Amino acid sequence: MSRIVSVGGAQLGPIHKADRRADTLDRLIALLEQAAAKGCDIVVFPELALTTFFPRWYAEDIAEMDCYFETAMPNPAVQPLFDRARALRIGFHLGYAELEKTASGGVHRYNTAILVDKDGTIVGKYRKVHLPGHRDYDPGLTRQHLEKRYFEPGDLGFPVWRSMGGIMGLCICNDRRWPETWRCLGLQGVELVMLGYNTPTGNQHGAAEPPHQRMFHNHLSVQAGAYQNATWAVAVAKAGIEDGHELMGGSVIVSPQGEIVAQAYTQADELIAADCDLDLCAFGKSTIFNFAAHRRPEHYGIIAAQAGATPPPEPGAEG
Ligand code: ING
Repeated sequence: MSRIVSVGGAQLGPIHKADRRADTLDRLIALLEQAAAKGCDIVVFPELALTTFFPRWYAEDIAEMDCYFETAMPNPAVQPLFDRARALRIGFHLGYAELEKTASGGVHRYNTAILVDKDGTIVGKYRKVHLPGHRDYDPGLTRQHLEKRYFEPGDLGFPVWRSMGGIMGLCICNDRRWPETWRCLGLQGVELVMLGYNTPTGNQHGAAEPPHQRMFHNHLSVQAGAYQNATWAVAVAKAGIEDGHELMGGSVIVSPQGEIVAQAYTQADELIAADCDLDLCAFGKSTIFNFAAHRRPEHYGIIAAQAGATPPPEPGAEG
């Protein structure tokens, strides 16, 4: 008997700095209603789905950006989404900026995603590990990407949770480009990886990287991750031009064989959907990617032992 999870990918169009939180939430709820009408069991919203992609803006005092952060989840501003989802018996993934106050009066800021089940219970939380970009204003860039300024690297690792009859995992945006992300989830038997992204269409270094190549890299990362770990993957964009800055669309649902089974074709609010049979993961996990049978961890130490690459010495430099 197959374990079908009907998955919706709720791509969002642009969210401008001036947009009202309540209007943005109405858009998410409209997509939730569409997903429920399609019979979805779960709907995946993008990274930082409640606000504009504020890490494109520099603030000397990072507390100026706290207006984009949630200090509790749920909270009154997002409660209508939780209430409607529970009423519709539909789970969801939501990306948002998390501000955590410590008992000692400190503050931590994370780029966070949660998994909520059909009862409205927060099943799991993930904090983005791979933060791209830079910490300080860089005048040499055509556009700032200050995630390292506003967020700390995630401190929760790459957890998975049993929900919806399968094994669910989360990651966020840049995480999808790092095979370590997928393998950490794959080594826990993940069957559905959900992720949101806010990916600029233009290269901030001004280098020649045509838009079609950036979309290729987006899909390549998700398709490879899904195939090499025999898992379903749902990657959902916040897209379109936010206050003059374009983000790519291209939201996809990818099968455990690495094939795109659903893809968005706009840069606006758009729902994609697919019936994901989690039992399709079994083939890859029991043959080509039977990790226990084929992996040789004794040779992989370098992957966890160092961050940067260490090339061999130049010829004659042995000295
Ligand atoms: N955005 C981008 C991403 O990884 C980026 C940053 C774009 C990195 C293009 C490399 C190339 O999709 C976020 N928010 O991580």
